[in-house]
Amino acid sequence: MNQKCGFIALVGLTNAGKSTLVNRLVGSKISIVSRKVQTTRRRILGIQIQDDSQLVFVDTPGIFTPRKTLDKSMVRSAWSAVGEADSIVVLVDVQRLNLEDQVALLDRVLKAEKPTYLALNKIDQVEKTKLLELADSLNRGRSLKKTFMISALKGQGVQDLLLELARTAPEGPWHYPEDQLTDLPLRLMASEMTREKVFDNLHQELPYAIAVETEAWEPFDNGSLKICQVIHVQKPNQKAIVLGKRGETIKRISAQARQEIEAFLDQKVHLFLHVRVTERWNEDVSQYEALGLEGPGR
Ligand SMILES: Nc1nc2c(ncn2[C@@H]2O[C@H](COP(=O)(O)OP(=O)(O)OP(=O)(O)O)[C@@H](O)[C@H]2O)c(=O)[nH]1
Ligand SMILES: [Mg+2]
Repeated sequence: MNQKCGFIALVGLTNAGKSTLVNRLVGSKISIVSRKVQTTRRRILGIQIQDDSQLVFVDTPGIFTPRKTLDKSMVRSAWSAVGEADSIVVLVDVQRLNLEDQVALLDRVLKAEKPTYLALNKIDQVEKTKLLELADSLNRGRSLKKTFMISALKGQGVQDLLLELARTAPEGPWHYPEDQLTDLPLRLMASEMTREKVFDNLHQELPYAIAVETEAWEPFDNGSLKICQVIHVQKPNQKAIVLGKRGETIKRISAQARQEIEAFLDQKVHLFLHVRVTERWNEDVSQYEALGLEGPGR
């Protein structure tokens, strides 16, 4: 059997469910998810083997109108994933009523002239007739390979999408070892898990003002692991909010993150979180790599 290997970019507006889908496709949580917008900040690969095909899914930051340095880096990395992929899945949240930016995104993706699939996501939330109307209007006048109706959260339709992508993957050798799930190093994965808990526990602008950095990673002889992470905030008053009254908020974030990291690594973890004011971390691109972000070089 000839090997096949396909790079598939998952793109869409922010909050469409791209990270939920990549986790579902890979069968493991490798990319963080939240109810808030602009959660994913960089490209993350999710790797899955189906029959003779190795499928490399590229989870991307959601598309929105970028204003600041970090926003620009996020949106740029999504578009460069489109440029590098063999095929593209445009994910649409069927609950969104405004189609205008959805259509603009789709038309821009189609300019890349690559095999493009449409995945209408969150079908567990709307009536079937509405789905058919939406599929119809998005397909009209556009050359899309196929439209899938899926629920990334519940799993409906995801296997069909996976099988189609495996069937159509280009011939070529596999790029990654058979058992590799993602390209994210473990340290970065651990930073992301903590960042997810920040998104869950803090509100309004705060999640956007923070970045997480894993500073130390020390395995002990007894099999446990010490991880020290810094939560960077931009202002002293933000530090106070992250800590919370009597340190309650940071304790909650820490306990939830530790649980998730332990489950992922399958080992006991001692997690130490420190909150540090680093005023302009979001504008200092020289720090981006340490913070798990993509700099302008990519
Ligand atoms: N009901 C329902 N909710 C979903 C589905 N897929 C994703 N969600 C929810 O939608 C929200 C956003 O999901 P994410 O996977 O973080 O979305 P994303 O496109 O990666 O978002 P960004 O990284 O911010 O661009 C989360 O609350 C998910 O649980 C689905 O099929 N059904
Ligand atoms: Mg995401």
